[in-house]
Amino acid sequence: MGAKAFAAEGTGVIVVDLQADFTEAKSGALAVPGTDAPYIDAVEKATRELAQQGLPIYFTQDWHPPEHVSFYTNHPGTEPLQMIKILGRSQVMWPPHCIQNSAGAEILVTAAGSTQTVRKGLDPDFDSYSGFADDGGRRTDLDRLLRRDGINKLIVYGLATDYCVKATVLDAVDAGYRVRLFVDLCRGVSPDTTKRALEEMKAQGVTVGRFHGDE
Ligand code: VGL
Ligand code: ZN
Repeated sequence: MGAKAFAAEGTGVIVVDLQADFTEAKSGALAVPGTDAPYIDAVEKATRELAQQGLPIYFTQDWHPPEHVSFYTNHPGTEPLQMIKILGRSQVMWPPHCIQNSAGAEILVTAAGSTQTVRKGLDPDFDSYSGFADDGGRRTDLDRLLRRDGINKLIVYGLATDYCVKATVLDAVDAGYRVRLFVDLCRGVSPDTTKRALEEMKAQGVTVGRFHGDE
């Protein structure tokens, strides 16, 4: 059981966007490959175990208004996965997903113990892959919560490796946290961007390990 080794003072767990719309198991609008019921089960079990060891759990939650800038349906003539420029920023066109208060936005894992949820992507004009701040630079509560709780090391896993996990991890490194990624509890949108995301995170000093069968 690898998890025991990480149950240290000052360690927190960020579970990124484990939401119905990102999973095959719930026939989500933006289902990430490999997000079947066994995957969700594995994330649930790991999260429960880490919480049981006393680690605080921070869930991020994509939480978009229907008029969100990232939805291709709000940009006539575009199609899913197309990249467009908006006011100089690159924006991927996504199917409408994680709409506030919809079933698709629901977080699929639960854990007893200290858990908090940080919502992101609420501003219709800015996307927000990172749990720390959106593309317009507006900060969420995440960093403040972590500091309040005395966290300086993070375990991170969830969806999607090449988008929200990557952005959250890189912002965490920037903010001075030591980060360990449990790659077996992550899934990516596409293989090539996922591979590059893992390389980029490693290059920034992130430890890429596994929850199951690491040591
Ligand atoms: C995500 C695309 C759009 C993610 C969120 O959670 O990785 N990806 N919104
Ligand atoms: Zn989104």
